[in-house]
Amino acid sequence: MSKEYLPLFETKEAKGRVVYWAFAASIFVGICLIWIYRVKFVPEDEVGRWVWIGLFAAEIWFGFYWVLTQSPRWNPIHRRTFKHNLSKRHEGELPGVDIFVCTADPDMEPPAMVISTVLSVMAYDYPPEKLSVYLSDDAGSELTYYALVEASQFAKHWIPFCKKFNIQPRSPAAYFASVSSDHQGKEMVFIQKLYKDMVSKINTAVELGRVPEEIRSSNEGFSLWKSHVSRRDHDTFLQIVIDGRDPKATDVEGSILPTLVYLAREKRPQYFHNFKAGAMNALLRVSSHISNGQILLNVDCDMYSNNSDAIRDALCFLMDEEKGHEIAFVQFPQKFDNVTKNDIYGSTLRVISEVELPGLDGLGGPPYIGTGCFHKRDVLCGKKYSKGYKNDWNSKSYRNSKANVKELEENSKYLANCTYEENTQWGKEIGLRYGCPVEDVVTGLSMQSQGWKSVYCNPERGAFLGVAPTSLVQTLVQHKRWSEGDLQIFLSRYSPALCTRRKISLGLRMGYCIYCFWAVNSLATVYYSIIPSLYLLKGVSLFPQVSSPWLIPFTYVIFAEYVASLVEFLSIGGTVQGWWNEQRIWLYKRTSSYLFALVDTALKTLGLSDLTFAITAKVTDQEASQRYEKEIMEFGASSPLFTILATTSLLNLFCFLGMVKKAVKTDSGLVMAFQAMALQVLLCGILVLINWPLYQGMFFRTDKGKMPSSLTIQSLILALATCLSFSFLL
Ligand SMILES: *[C@@H]1O[C@H](CO)[C@@H](O)[C@H](O)[C@H]1NC(C)=O
Ligand SMILES: CC(=O)N[C@H]1CO[C@H](CO)[C@@H](O)[C@@H]1O
Repeated sequence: MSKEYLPLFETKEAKGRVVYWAFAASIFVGICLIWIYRVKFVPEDEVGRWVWIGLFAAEIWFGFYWVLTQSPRWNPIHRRTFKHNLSKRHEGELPGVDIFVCTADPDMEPPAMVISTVLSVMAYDYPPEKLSVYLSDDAGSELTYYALVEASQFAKHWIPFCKKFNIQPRSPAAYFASVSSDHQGKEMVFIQKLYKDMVSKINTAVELGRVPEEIRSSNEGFSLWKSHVSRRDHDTFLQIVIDGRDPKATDVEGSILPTLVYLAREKRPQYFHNFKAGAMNALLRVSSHISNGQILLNVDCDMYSNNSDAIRDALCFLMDEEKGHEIAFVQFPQKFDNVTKNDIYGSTLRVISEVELPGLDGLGGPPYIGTGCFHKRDVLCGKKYSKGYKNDWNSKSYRNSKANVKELEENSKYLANCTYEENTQWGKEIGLRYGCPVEDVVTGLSMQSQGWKSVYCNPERGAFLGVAPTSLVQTLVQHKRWSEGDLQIFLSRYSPALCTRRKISLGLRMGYCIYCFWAVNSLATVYYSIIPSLYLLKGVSLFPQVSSPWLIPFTYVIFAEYVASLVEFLSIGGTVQGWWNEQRIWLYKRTSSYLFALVDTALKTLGLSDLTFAITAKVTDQEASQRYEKEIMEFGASSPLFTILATTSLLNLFCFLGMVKKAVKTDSGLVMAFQAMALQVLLCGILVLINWPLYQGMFFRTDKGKMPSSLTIQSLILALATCLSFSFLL
């Protein structure tokens, strides 16, 4: 082995930064001028003054938030790996990799989908003797275990098939959906048939709710379920389904198979389970007894591997001789295989994954976002950062290959028991941190604050593909949870605002705050989307007149920011329509999900009742998915999240129509109204335009995905009452 240093990756800074900085500076000047305008022209009358102060507060908030969003745009970086150097230098000493797949509910996460993910990660291009896959089943479902047993049989054909023909992607479900049925080789027809048979067996078992008797009697693993009381009350179930050390555990071509383990940690009603963080920590401990891979990958059960080289990509960072020792984790973006062209619900989070995360990478590392992330076991298990730390890739794995599988299972079970973590540092300093709905982000932040770095790896071919939400309510509920969790981070002891003694750069702290403040954004946005419209109806101007020079900073900031955001969106592969959809969903999230998250958090912090909103189940019937494919917005459900959206949209419509009606009564009234209140007309007009799908959903559609009539009527009454009382009383 040669002594000279072969870099395993390179880092490139984005071009054209100076131009961007100049642009950002000009926007900042514009924002300051807007603030000055608000201070200089406070109206005399009492009511007008408070409205004005409200607008000023909203604008201060928007300005401040804009400054936060500049941190990731300041100096984004892009990374490229050199996998050939990795093979050249380290092929013989590649570390063990343990892959954790987490599932929690066989109804929401069908076992057939889960095993497709499992099979895709079993088929990585990586020495199988160094690869172990763990499925954590928090439902403790016999059906999921059964599916895994079936998958272990199918893997004997699937893995050699993948490697022989080097096919991609290696999730059988995704692969067979992507190939056309003609021009198939004999082998492929055979494998496809095996796959279809397996899926239909699994789906039948799921429908019947029980495992076929002949399987149950031939596999002693099922005997575990004798002690199964319920999802929340059962022993630890641990089964090594494929033992990679067993010379007989080979595929049909005689090659070794990766180890495959099923784990359902113990659940008891009197012990709190800490959700996914608890499951991950149980996996961390159990895997340390079985394979003890030094590298961990965790993926959600709907996120299959779309790139069989992803492990090697990650290792290029973690094993780099010069920089690898300070990197704690490598985060891949979450991508989706079922978003439509214009991404009606903005589910790809394109701006986050293509602009903001590379930007945070330049500032010290992206957050850990809970899936598609490679960790070093040591660091996740609480190893403290120290300057001279070196990786030791040669340390042997824990397991004594002579240990009998049954003994190993028996001796490892207790690691997943409820009581194991009592009086330990698990969940505090070791493993995933507890106590926050976004345990992943907190964990990453806590590692970074000790000095560890992280890396964002975004190769051209997406490495992990999941299922994006396909209805509005799913999107909004998901964002309510996220924004609530992120706000809790801000209020917790890990708060990015409190890290003065910690080792995170100011830029990265600002970057985290972008997400921590999602929920707070709601107040300013709601104010801005209601008050100016109501005053438009009343004929009171809240912005500079067309003839005033103060209009310039307003128009400049608004137009330049929107053009910049459109250019940014197009430059990362979006469409114009997609950008427009993104603006809409951004508005919807801010006025519903984030507002509810803020209210919930405030109530919880004050110790008041724990307000919870009815969450509707995922609706993905045939018709709904057809509408999704046609990019028609899906309402259907009656959710309080929708009430607020519908009411605001109607309110804007009434204000706009009311203004037009008043204006056309007088000669040249429209022109005058426009001169006095151009920006208000524009704001209200754009709100009406962007809400078009809502009006359609309320008044023009007849399908099942339309807005429920009761909700429409309720919102109509609310909006009308607000407009009327506002124009006559105030
Ligand atoms: C997934 O992999 C396929 C190749 O198998 C590639 O064509 C596709 O672009 C990838 N998907 C994403 C989202 O990158
Ligand atoms: C465009 C696309 O692939 N849509 C699919 C997304 O996922 C849902 C639910 O799994 C399917 O029903 C859609 O067909």
